[in-house]
Amino acid sequence: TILIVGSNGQLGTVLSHELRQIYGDGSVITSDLFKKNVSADNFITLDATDYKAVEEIVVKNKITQIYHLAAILSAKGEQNPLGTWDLNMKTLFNVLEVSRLHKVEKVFFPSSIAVFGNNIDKENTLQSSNLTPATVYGMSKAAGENWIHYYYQKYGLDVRSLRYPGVIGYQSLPGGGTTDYAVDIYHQAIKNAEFECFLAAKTTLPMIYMDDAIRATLELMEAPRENIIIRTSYNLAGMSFNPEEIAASIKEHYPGFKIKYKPDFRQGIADSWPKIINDTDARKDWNWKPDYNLKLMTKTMIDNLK
Ligand code: VAH
Repeated sequence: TILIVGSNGQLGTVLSHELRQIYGDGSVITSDLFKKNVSADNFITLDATDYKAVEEIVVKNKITQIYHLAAILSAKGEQNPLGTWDLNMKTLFNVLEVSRLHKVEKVFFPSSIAVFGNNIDKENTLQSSNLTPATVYGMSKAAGENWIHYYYQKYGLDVRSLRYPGVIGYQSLPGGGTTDYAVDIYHQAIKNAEFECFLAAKTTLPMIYMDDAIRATLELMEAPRENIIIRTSYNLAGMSFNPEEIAASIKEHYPGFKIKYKPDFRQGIADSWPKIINDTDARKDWNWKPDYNLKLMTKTMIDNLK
């Protein structure tokens, strides 16, 4: 049985649905701090900072895989640095310890391009590029990568991880990310509203369409154990674009669409991040290849939102 911790989140919402399609409703237990839609069966309210609560769910339901998708993201995290560190790390420690002690077979830990900072090649950020995160969120993901590597080396726990770029999808609203402008922009475009962007026009960031992000996750988790060489977290690339470019792709569908730029504190976070990710290792070790480019993403997003 699979347990998803943080199933209400941007990724958790979609991954829960996909995993239920593949393994059956009865094989996937979703959990989060509160029940989002009352219809959701096989949902358990869980505060993942509570070790006993995590252990009870894993033991009682004979959990064999855990997707740990609960965390406070980059922008929101900067409003409460110590609280963000506590929540992001405590929940991970609980998942790792319970998994080790109760023989969970596989664990997924989402990392992020937010683990990278300045003083590296932002146009070709390597798997091995230096991690100097500028946000508490990024620090918690870099630390998390070291912890999952430690649990793999010391206890043989099969924890796998991806450094997601900004994820864009229509199925769920993101919360508190710096890349979330690229989701909101579509919602504003279909309402014919003028879009106010909190990043400057030329702020290029690595992004990935939701379907590619989900497929990468499933392909990583289904790969033979011996193929997973990187036991911190794999660089993953989808596409890279800036607000001006995504607005232009939207204008092909909504010629009257208008965008204006009002950078705020999130500009500083974005400026610390890479622009283009090198994901050679993911391509080599488990045959990663993205399907969506900006044009196809925009068409798909608009078709599903209008
Ligand atoms: C964020 N969407 O903006 C997340 C992600 C790379 C971006 O980590 O914080």
